[in-house]
Formats: sequence, C-alpha cells, structure tokens
Amino acid sequence: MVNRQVLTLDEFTIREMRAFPKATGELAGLLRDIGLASKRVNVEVNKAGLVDILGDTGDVNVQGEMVKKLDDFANSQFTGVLRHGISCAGIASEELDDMVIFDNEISRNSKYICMFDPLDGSSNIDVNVSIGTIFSVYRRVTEPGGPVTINDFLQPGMRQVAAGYIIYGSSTILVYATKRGVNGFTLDQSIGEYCLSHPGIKCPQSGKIYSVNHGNFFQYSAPVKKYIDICQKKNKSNGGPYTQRYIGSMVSDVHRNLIKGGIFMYPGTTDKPKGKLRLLYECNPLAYMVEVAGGKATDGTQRILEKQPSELHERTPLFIGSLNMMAELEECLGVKI
Ligand code: P6P
Repeated sequence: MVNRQVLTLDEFTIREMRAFPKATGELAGLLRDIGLASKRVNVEVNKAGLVDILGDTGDVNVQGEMVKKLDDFANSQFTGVLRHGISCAGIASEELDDMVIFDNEISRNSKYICMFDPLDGSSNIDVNVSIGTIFSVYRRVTEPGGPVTINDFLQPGMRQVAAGYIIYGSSTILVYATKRGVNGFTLDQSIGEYCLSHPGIKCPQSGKIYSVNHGNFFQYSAPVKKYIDICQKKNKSNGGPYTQRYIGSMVSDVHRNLIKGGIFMYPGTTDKPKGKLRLLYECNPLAYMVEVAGGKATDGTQRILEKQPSELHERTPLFIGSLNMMAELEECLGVKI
C-alpha cells in the first residue's frame, strides 16, 4: 500500500502562501494558531462526557485552578493563541460582550482581526452530539500600528479573507475557505496534525436534505411554511419528499449539506423576527464558505454577505445551501436574490 503523501494543514497553508509572492505568512500563521487552539479544545471536549459521569465539576489544572466551563475554556484558548500570535490585532467572540484589542507592539502591527463562536451547540456535549467552532477573518480597515476599532469588526461578510469551522465529532475536522477554495483537514490523533482529507469541497447544486426546527413551524411566515410543505411532498421533478435532518449543531448540519447537498434554515419567528443566529461569527463565515463552494446564503431578502453589520452580536435569519433548493425557497418567498 503506497503511503499517500498527505498534506498537513501547515504544509497546505504554506503551499497556498507560495502562490502569492507578496504573502507575508500572517494568514498561514493565523490558521496555524486556530488549528492549535482547536486541538486543545478537542482534548477537553472528548473528556467532557467522562467528567459528567464522574460527577466532577471539571479537572483541576497544574495551577490548581478549576477548569472553566467548556465554552469559556474554548474562548480562552482561541483568544490566547491569537493574542500571542503574530497575525491578529484583535478578536470578537460570542462569549465576550465587547471586542478585545490586542494592545501590544506585535499585535498592533498585525493586519487581521478574527471573530469566532468558540463552541457552537455546546448544550449538545452532555448527549455526545457533535459541536463546533466557527471563525471569520478580515483584513483590518484601520492603519496597522494603532489599536483596532469597532469599524474593523463591523464589515460586510463579502470582505472576509478566510472563514472556517472545526467540528468535534466522530472525527475532528477543520474546514476553511479562502477565495481560492474550500478544503477540509481531518485531525490525525496519532501525529497530532490536521491532514488534508477533503480537498476542493464543492456544494452539490441539488440536494434532498432539509434542516429546520419543526418545533417553531407555527411561528414561521406563510412562505417559509409553504417551502417546508414542498420539502415534505412527493415530487418527481425535485426528488421530493426530502429527508429532514436537524442536529441542533448548525456547523454539523451545514457541513453535511456542504458535502451531500441540502438546505439549512433558521428563519425568523413571531417571537424572534431576526431569528437566533449571529451574523458576524456564525452566519457570515458559513455563508462565505458555502458561496465559495458554489452554494448560496441569504436572510430571505438579501445575500448574507452583503449585510452591513451595525453591532457585534446582531442576529439574522439564515437560509443556506444548494443552489437549486435555495431557488425553490426563493420562489416561495417571492424574491430573486
Ligand atoms: P434551536 C446552537 O445553539 C445553535 O446556535 C446552532 O448551532 C443550532 O443549529 C441552533 O442553535 C439550534 O437552535 O432553537 O433549533 O434549538
């Protein structure tokens, strides 16, 4: 059996960097930092079930501190590696009310900012359902040398430089996109490296899986209900009825649909007209990745990536997935986006 040359994440990002002679290596460095933090989170996520069985509130680490709640732990890991790296001037996180300015000499001169949801779907840990980290990278709009400002974070999603997620599931996979494509890397625990396992991911134009929380059905708008009806009806032309899959971890649902084709919906409801999901560090990165892979993402009226954010934690309805399914949805919504 020929031992196939498998590229690690670092080898891949350095190869990508060589394609741009002017590249400084900062983006490759930032992705390496994210990979490192995710490996540390992966260790704790894998232990979480055990801790629950032991009834313990968490390990005591070498400094004698109680290990923080997993969300906080993940947040501190991603914040820490980016603060001590060479590529990031500041971060915003679902776990933190405000942006964090990395006010040191190196970071002030870094050209990127990063936003992330450190552990999306963490309520699923107790029942061993996969969860994920979502991240989004922009070039700062303020001049390097000074501290970042809120304007560096409130950029429309189309200006992302890179975006990605890590899924801590049956295996741990890191998927990221730049304008050159979407690539997936599975963690090889035996060597502690992410290895290229899903090169050049393309979102199938059609799919037969739809993801939505049916528990909110009676709170959805009539056009959304109409589309859900279509998903459930026998229909030779679109291969209906579709299969319904809803994991409760958006990263996993979107990842499955990215690979197999499908649509994920978190519509607005009468109780929450803007839905539940966050624009900056959940919807924008996933929308960027799915669009690079050939799919589509809207809020039901416009492309997610065109939305001008007005505050860090704003929410948006989200419809994301295969082109043909998104077209069916738009027909029900009476829009063409
Ligand atoms: P609901 C997890 O909390 C999350 O943000 C997404 O990962 C997931 O798809 C969604 O919320 C589930 O929300 O309201 O359907 O339970």
